[in-house]
Amino acid sequence: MMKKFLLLLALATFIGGGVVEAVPIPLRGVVEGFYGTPWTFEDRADVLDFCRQNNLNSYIYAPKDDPYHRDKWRKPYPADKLNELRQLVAAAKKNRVRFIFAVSPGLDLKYKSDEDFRLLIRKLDTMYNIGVRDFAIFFDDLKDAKGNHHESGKNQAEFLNRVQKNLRERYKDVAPLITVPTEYFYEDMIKGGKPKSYTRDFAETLDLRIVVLYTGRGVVCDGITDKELAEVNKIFGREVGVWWNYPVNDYPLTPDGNRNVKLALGAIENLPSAKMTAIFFNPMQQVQMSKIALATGAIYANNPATYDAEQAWDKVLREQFGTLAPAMKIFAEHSRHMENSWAKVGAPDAIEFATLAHNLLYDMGKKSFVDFTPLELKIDKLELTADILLVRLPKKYLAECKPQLEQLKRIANADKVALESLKAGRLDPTLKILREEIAANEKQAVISEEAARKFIDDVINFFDEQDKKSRKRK
Ligand code: LOG
Repeated sequence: MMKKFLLLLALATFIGGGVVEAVPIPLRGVVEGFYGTPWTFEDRADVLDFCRQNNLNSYIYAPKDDPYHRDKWRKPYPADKLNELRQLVAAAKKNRVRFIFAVSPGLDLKYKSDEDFRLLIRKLDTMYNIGVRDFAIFFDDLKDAKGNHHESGKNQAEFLNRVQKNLRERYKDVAPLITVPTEYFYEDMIKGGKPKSYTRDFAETLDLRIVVLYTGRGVVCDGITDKELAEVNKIFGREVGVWWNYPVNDYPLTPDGNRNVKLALGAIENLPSAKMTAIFFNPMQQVQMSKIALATGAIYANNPATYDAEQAWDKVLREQFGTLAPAMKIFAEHSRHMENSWAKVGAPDAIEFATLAHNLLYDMGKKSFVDFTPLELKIDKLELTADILLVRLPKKYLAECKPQLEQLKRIANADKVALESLKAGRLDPTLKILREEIAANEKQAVISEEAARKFIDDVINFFDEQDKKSRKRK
């Protein structure tokens, strides 16, 4: 008997070419969870189509700045808004996408108040009546400036249990509730190697069927390992899901604090290959531009074990941009890394460019012969790329990336002047003017901070240093 089984197994492996079948993450999709202007009705309908096309099975409705979702969660939707939601729920159904309706009541919820409980259930009931069968209640971003928040994990979890129980008793077809705790990233859950009391109480009290989402080590971080995920599963006593903050760009990336100015055009990367229960990608306000990362996320979520970020990125660019894919790849390469004092995610921008530029400046003054050609070719290509895309990209894309393309063109132009200065051994004074213009435009568009944009500063510094040295000698 055993022998026969092994034989069959060997045969199956042989026929399958040893290929292990894909194991998709059960709940996989998009969470419209960013701050700032929410997506429009058309954007959402478009994304629901996109989900079906990419085998993503869920969309969470959680726009921070929809007042009826957060600030004024107690208020029912006005008729026109409710009608839009009804149409979206129908569109989701047609696309076989779960429309997960989320409320974020934590800003002023009274957890023990029967009246607040009733109002929350009223809101969910309205959604049930327009066809929603999946619900989420989020408690993220409730801390004050000092990092304090006022609700215990126990009270929050009890509230969620009560909601879940109420829904399950009245409706047989409602899916398990989804939540995000107030301590939603690992570093915030732990103190001295142990879960803090909020997290411990929340985890211990929460009904085991409720799905918990977390964002990784930090709010925006550069990956989650299998081991890290296992650790958080242990804390919550269940398989947790991931709320992944890429390509979202609603946080400040410039010293002036401007948001939505850099586009995250890279691939999803560095996520677990171990079994996971749910993953939701938080996108950018720029919906079309989000689709590059989201489509790679879909490839990941449909088979985490075999995912290759670079390969997925190439495939997605080809599928979405056809003959413009090579140009888009160059543009996107300069715009995938997102970093500030507390956030860091995405592959570095344009490593080859950055390395060439760095080595060139290093060689200057040290070697008698310096080859400018490789960097010159890169810069020419960059300018050409911006030109091509500014002319040829369809309107719906340009509406979202024109400022960044124009900024890239300015940068490439300044890079040329920088390179010519190095060749001539003398700083062309227009470079500083060009830099000022670029800096002024960084309120609208940021790109390639550590590569093409940095080269301008580096060359100016190079000549400033030289000046200082020669003045000293005199
Ligand atoms: C918010 C989210 C926001 C994201 C990036 C979660 C769970 N919540 O800091 O709405 O888009 O970071 O700024 C968040 O990530 N909080």
